[in-house]
Order: sequence, then structure tokens, then C-alpha cells
Amino acid sequence: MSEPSVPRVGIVMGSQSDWPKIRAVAEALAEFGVGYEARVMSAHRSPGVVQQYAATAAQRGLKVIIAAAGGAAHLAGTLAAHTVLPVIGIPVASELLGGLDSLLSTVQMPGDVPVAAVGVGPGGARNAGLLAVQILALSDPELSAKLVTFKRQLEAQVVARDAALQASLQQGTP
Ligand code: RP5
Repeated sequence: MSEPSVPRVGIVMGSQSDWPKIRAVAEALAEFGVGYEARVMSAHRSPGVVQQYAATAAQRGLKVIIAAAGGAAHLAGTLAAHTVLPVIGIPVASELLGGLDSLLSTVQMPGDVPVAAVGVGPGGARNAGLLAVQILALSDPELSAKLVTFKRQLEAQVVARDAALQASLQQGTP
């Protein structure tokens, strides 16, 4: 497996204001020891920077790009237009329309330019990180083994919670 200090995933956000809402991406990547870089750039406010970033991402060693934006969220699609790397889009909840605008802007890409969109909210951000780990794991057996362990732990947690619920129900305390 690569050094965690070597970025394999690029996290890109449309504004610094997105960072608190998508921090779970970085946390998921760190959990699996995957190196990442995080940048602020905007499809509308700094389009030249976005184009340059996407066009050079693969040659710099990135394997996956995760893009988060809200409102008229064109960042993931614009990045996808300029790279052959897989792009995962995170629709960030907007104040005015609650994220439906972001979701539709991210997910409704034209044919030939895919963006893998995750859900709005903290679960979506975490899933973006985990999906990136799964993509990397296709060519990284150590990462793949970590994912298997992760899935087993998830199941064990739910089984334990179910057992606790059954025990409390049997004692007559719903
Ligand atoms: C989008 O506009 C950003 O991704 C952010 O979600 C939203 C608001 O940006 P700021 O006005 O807070 O910079 O481009």
C-alpha cells in the first residue's frame, strides 16, 4: 500500500464554507490510511484553476477526485469534463433549497461524462470517502482486506445492538 502522505485522492470543494459539511470525506480516507489533498476551487469563480487541476491530476498520481459543491453545483461535472479519473460528486446542502438543487446539479450529467453522485448530508460525504477507498482497493489488496474487516465490524455492531434490544424487551423495558 502507498504511504498515507502521498495523495491518491483529490478532495475539491467549491468554497471554504463547504469544508465543515464534508470533513467526513477526509476522516473516512484517514481511517483507511489513504493519502489525500484538499483544495478550494470553483467551477464558476475560478474555472481556469479547475480545468488545470483536472487536466493534471492523473499525471500527479491522483487516482480519484471527490468534488463537493452546493447550489448550482457544477464542480464535479466540470472536473469530469477534463480528466479520465473517476469523479465522485458530493451535493452540499444549500441554505435556500436544502440541497435538492445541489443534488440535481451533481447527478444529472449528460451521457459520456459520468459523475458518481452520493447523497446530501454527512452520510453522503462519508460514502464519497468510502467509495474512493473501494475504487483504490481494486488494485490494492491491503486496502481490500481492510474493507472486508470494516464490513465485518459493521455487521457485528448491528448484531450487538439487536441483541441489546432483544434483552431489554425481554426485561419488559421497551
Ligand atoms: C458553491 O456555492 C459552493 O460549493 C458553496 O456550497 C456555495 C456557497 O459558496 P460561498 O458563497 O459560501 O463561497 O459554489
